[in-house]
Amino acid sequence: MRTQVAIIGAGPSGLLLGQLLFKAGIDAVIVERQSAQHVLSRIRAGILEQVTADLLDEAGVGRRMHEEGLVHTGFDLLWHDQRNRIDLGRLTGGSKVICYGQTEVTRDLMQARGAAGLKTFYSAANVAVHDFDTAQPRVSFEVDGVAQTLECDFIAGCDGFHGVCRASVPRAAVREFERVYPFGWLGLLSDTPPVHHELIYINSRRGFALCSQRSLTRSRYYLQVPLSDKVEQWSDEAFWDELRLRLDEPARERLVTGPSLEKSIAPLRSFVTEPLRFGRMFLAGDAGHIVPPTGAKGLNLAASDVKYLSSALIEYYVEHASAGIDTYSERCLRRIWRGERFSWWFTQLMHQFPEQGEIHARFQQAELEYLLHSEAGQRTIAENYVGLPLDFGA
Ligand code: RFL
Ligand code: PHB
Repeated sequence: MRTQVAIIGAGPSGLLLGQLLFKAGIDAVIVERQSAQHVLSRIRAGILEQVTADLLDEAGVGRRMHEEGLVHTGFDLLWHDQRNRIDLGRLTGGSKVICYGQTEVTRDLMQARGAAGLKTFYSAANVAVHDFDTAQPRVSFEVDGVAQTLECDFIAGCDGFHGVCRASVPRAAVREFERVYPFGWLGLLSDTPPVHHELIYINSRRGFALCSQRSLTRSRYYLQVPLSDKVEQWSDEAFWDELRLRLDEPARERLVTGPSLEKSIAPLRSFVTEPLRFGRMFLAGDAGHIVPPTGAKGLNLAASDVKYLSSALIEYYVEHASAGIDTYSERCLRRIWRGERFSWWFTQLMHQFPEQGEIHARFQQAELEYLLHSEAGQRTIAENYVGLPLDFGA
């Protein structure tokens, strides 16, 4: 079997890349380790930057996002029982974000791919990438016990943090930068109306909490929990009780609880691989970098990688020029590091770090007091949160 671009992974990065290439007339086949149903069952991101929304429009899959997504022009920071609204619209000259779940983005992309009759191998076992440092890269895998080989011009590694692409690169060819945080996020999804019409990020003495949402009738809440906690230890009741203790009075009064549809613990990590290109293989999205979810940047950085990669490949096939491919890694990393910095900084600002001692708590207090009384400070938060432009100076 032969294709122009072999895409490993059918998460949002792989599917979006496939769709953008299809629109440009470039042939791509996707190979995914899990079933389609499993991919759709993962509950993850909720906030899309304008840049990401524009890209979904460009890919022709934005209709439902515009119909059902909730436009947010701000969010609340809750600290010491005080609510402070970060007015994204006012602080950034009219920018906004869209609250629309990653599950729905993935569903829209899957549907578009199916409707166009494009090939995706789900439930592929033993996926391996070969010869990406030559002009004839290959992907091998098995479906239903039958061995398959996919020959291609390029391999796009869109296979997430635990994927095979980054792991196949010789150790001497990469540098990895990593910080693992000493806590996780316990998330709960429920069919209950959100406690507030926008998100509330909470720095409570009991730990961080986040009130997010998926629709007017579906809520997503998170609690900072020790890494040693297991999700089985947390009954729904225990979750709601702890959340209540981290809210302020008005939110406590409005909170509607109900049975969880999903509950899971995600560890928090900052991670970057350099470079993101290895001969004829590229890494995009979580395969190349991870952010802690505090700034809602993961999916958005994945989308900007895909924008740079699709443009580079289109330039290669249509204009027979390789400048985009040659600068892919550098262009991506410039935006990635800015997203990494913001996510790290916002995580530091909003969580409890008891192991760092009282001085950390004092620094945090001083910084929050400064930010919440400074227009410049709030503008810095706002312009990073709505997303930096795709192309900016070095
Ligand atoms: P994914 O989604 O992990 O998809 C990778 C796909 O590759 C498959 N795969 C393989 N396929 C073939 N062969 C192999 N050997 C393979 N190994 C793996 C996997 O099965 C999977 O289907 O990566 P992708 O596409 O790069 O997308 C990245 C995003 O999923 C991620 O950055 C975001 O979810 C991060 N994130 C958030 N991002 C935001 O922009 N805004 C948010 O509000 C936000 N909230 C979050 C988040 C991530 C979270 N968790 C659980 C880590 C909230 C949470 C709790
Ligand atoms: C979510 O809704 O899952 C979500 C929203 C904002 C974040 C992280 C996660 O910063």
